[in-house]
Amino acid sequence: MPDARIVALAGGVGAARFLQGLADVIPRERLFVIGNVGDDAEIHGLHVSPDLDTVMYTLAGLNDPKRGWGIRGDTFRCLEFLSMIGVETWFGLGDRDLAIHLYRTGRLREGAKLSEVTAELCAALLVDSALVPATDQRLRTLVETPAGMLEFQDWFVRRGARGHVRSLRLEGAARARPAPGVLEAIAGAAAVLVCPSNPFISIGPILAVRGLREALRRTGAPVAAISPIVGGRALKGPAARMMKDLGHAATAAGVAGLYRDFVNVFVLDQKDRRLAPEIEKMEMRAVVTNTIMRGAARRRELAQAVLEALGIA
Ligand code: FO1
Repeated sequence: MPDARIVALAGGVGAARFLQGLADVIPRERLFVIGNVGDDAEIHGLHVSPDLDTVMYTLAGLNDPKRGWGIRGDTFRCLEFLSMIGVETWFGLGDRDLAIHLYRTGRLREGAKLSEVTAELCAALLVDSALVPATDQRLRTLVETPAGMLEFQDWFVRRGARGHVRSLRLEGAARARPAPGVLEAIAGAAAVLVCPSNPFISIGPILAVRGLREALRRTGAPVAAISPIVGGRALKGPAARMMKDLGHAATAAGVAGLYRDFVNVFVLDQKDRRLAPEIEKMEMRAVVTNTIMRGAARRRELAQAVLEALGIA
């Protein structure tokens, strides 16, 4: 089935970088992205979907490559004025970015589903790939720290993801059903890719949606994951520290262990090649390549290497 879709499970910044490379080496219409909603938040009364937006802006060519989130060249006049009238503005919402949240919030209040609104926004921004939230239901990541149980963005942005993580709670996961098309996309995929994202806060909420992990176990398509940890450190964000805090080795093999029930091919960096035998013991094929995505050429090479490992390129 040469034209079947390539399905990607994606968090935010790390995933978007990888998807940018992937979208350069396959026809964009073949790409079906299942996005994380665990870090969605209500900010200034608006529904913000940071991971969906990071992927959407990237696929639309609007992303800010330096920050990793938000829109390139955006201004922050609205936030400056909010701050002037005494409102806390720790979450950096740009003026154009706000337009997206205004639209999303309005449509959700009218009764539209998050997946419908996301499709409308993607069409308006000329994104040719499908981007679908893992679920239309409310699913929120809560982080237990010594300071108590915190909403995800409060912990991640406001407090700089500081302090040890004692546990995570995926509120609403038990009731969350996959958004329309998600299970069908996994079942009929040419391949499924787990992007190099944080396994707990980016991929974890996707896997927690009812039936989704099971669909990954059952699909006839090969499933590959790319390690977000290289040399014991996360490509971006707190993944390595969280692995330790939550009782796992902060290594590519530690990540592979979290996915061992549904991943067939695990892609790790050449720095970690000594971990390949440990990963292969988990009945996955270990593929060693350069996973550091510095620049567009490296992103494309990584995407190409993953597709080749799956026999798709
Ligand atoms: N991340 C930050 O570290 N600081 C911010 O002020 C911030 C604002 C922001 C606004 C819109 C958006 O879509 C994402 C934003 N992010 C910000 C990124 C986001 O909090 C995280 O990267 C993800 O939630 C984790 O994947």
